[in-house]
Amino acid sequence: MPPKKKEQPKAKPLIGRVGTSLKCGIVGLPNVGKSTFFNVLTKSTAAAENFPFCTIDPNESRVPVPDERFDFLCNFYKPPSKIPAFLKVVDIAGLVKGAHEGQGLGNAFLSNISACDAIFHMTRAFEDEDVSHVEGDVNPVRDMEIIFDELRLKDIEYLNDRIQDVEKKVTRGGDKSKRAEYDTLIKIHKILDEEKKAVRFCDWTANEIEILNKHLLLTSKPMIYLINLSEKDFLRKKNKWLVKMKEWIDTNDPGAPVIPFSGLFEMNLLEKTDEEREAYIKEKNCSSVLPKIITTGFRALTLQYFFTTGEDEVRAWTIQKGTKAPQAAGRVHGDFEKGFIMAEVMKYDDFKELGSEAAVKAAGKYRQQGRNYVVEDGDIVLFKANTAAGLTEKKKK
Ligand SMILES: Nc1nc2c(ncn2[C@@H]2O[C@H](COP(=O)(O)OP(=O)(O)O)[C@@H](O)[C@H]2O)c(=O)[nH]1
Ligand SMILES: [Mg+2]
Repeated sequence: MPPKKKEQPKAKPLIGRVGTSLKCGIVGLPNVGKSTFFNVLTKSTAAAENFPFCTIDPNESRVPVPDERFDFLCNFYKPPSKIPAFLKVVDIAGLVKGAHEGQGLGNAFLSNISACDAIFHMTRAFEDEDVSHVEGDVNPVRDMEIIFDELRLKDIEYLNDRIQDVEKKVTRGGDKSKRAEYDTLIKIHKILDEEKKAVRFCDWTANEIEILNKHLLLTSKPMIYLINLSEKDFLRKKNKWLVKMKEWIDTNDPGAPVIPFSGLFEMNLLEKTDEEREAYIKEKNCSSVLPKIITTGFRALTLQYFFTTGEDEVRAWTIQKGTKAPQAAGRVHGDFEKGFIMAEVMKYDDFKELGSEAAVKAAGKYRQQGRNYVVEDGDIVLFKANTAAGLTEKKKK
């Protein structure tokens, strides 16, 4: 017998929704600085990038993703139209202890979180007598625990109902096809309830992820921890909670990004003129952390982008990690996916180093890629497609 063909290991599917309009929600207890952060984020990027105010509704906005590569390409081509990638951010009202049982505005908030795909988990590590704390005093470790428990308990409550449904079908209905789903739901339940872990804590198999993705549990969403410090602590990079918080995160959410920042510092920067801001940044030897927060959020959503470039337009096109060339082409123009012929790809680094498209071609680094090419972050792409209008070479609509 001929040896069995070795199967290619399948790339594991991503946990979460599929799509390019995914969003990050800002979650935390009341009065930790969520809305202040949201406003600073929206206003600073709107002002700095000269974009029309990107508010989608009062609690939702899209902010441009800062990227040196995009800036370089815009400077190179100087096109009239420059379109960066955007991160969608939602300001969610404060969650309190007992929210999963309907405390505060409980369930409404939790459904807002459910509509998000990643979470900026904001905690308060600044003291301020004028700003009351819902738990009486400042203790961000306890606060992280409260939020974590509310999300976990809500997931358990949701799972209890699903398990009951599936159990009926498996045991009474004898529906064997539901057996795997049932076993996985029980496993998830155990992790949440007995081990008291978040769903994202586990390394799931591809089959389990398929089932997880039917349910989009709250604790499966990636979390980015934002620690809101006083301006003084932020500037001296010291705060008594930082080490304890890091320990808690390493135990409960290992590998999650942790970003200390200061809402007040960011707000103060925003209120300055450009010159004052520059002088202040120099004096304090500390600059805004917003760019880092935005790019970290964007990556947590499993999003990335490729560029199309030219004299008319430089544009970043958002795709999910792992997207193949024909589907990426479909982002640029609906017809391009069906009529896909090839993608001509330059790596940004080659373009920057060699200085022009012609030089990249001369160096043999301008590649023609087919249907199976997985587009990489920062690729500069020109699609060729057969459309109703005939053969088109298109960089943009
Ligand atoms: N001292 C200090 N106060 C802040 C900071 N961020 C927000 N606040 C104040 O805390 C209060 C609640 O802020 P807000 O952003 O509305 O919190 P939210 O309830 O989490 O949305 C407001 O009075 C803010 O001015 C900060 O970094 N430092
Ligand atoms: Mg608020």
